[in-house]
Amino acid sequence: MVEKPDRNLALELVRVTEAAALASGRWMGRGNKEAGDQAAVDAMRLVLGNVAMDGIVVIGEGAKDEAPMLYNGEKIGNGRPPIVDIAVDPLEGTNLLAMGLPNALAVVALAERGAMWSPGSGFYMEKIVVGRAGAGAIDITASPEDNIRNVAKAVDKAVEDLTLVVLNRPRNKYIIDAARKLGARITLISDGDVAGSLMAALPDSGIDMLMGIGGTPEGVITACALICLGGEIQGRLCPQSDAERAQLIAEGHQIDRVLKTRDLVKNDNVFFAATGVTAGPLLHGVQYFHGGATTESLVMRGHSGTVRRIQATHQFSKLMQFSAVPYATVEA
Ligand code: VTB
Repeated sequence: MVEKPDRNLALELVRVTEAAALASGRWMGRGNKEAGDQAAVDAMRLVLGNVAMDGIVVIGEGAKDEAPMLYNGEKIGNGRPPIVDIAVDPLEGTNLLAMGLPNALAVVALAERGAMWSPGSGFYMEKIVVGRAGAGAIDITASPEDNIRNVAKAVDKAVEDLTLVVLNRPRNKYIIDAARKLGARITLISDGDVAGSLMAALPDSGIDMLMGIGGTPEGVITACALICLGGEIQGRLCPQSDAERAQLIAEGHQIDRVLKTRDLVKNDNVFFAATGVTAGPLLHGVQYFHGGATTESLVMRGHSGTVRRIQATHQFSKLMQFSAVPYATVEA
């Protein structure tokens, strides 16, 4: 029998995302997305390794050879139960951080072993995400126009009052055109559709839905968050090249399968933590002061549906005495 995770692991995961945010936040606006990502990965891996669990990274930084750490299939934790799958996005929005733009996040989600859908080589996915009020009103096989109209009805708004988030890419032009034709409001984001999805799902964010073709790993991570928050995601693989399509078929994926929240994550035993790296409408970013920094995180558990916002103050002078994470290069 597989032991189910019954501690609130999210409260341990927040230390992991805080560490990644504190380490990568140093790279804000410095134009080096690789260095920012590496700092997040290194810090995340160090702290994640201390969580008591038998974990395998199923959504990671890629295959072993391209990603020296947190690669798909990597074992994490001390090897004792609970037996879990881990999805990591140590720095969601590497460009956002490199440019100092809003909503770069450090994110981790955990679920029972085998509960997360594996995208294989599928990098791109069409997605629609809504919060509780819009759940049940979306259909990824229908047109963007129909989805916009149906969500507006479900959330009891006129279409002109509805606000969408769309990743600003030529591949999403059909959605942008449809929304503009109908007169809906749009926030075009340059990157970071996990943050966009979280805003769509959170009440009072001012965002009603996210639509568009973005990353598949981000879709699975979003599904973990939605199990905790309520709301709905529908996705469908959307290969952007013949090679991606051929690889998916070779892996046995049915390309046009509609993937709903429960297809992406099988049950409620899910834990999610995200810490803001750059400041945005979703979360404060890391703010450094002499000798330390503050962070803000979202910490959630699917089983109970508890959603916490955790503000933390970190003292580098103390942390640096025992932590292997290089939080500061100058003496605090
Ligand atoms: C997507 C989106 C992510 O990168 O994966 C995007 O889901 C990549 O799309 O949130 P492109 O290849 O067109 O850049 C993110 O925006 C992460 O930065």
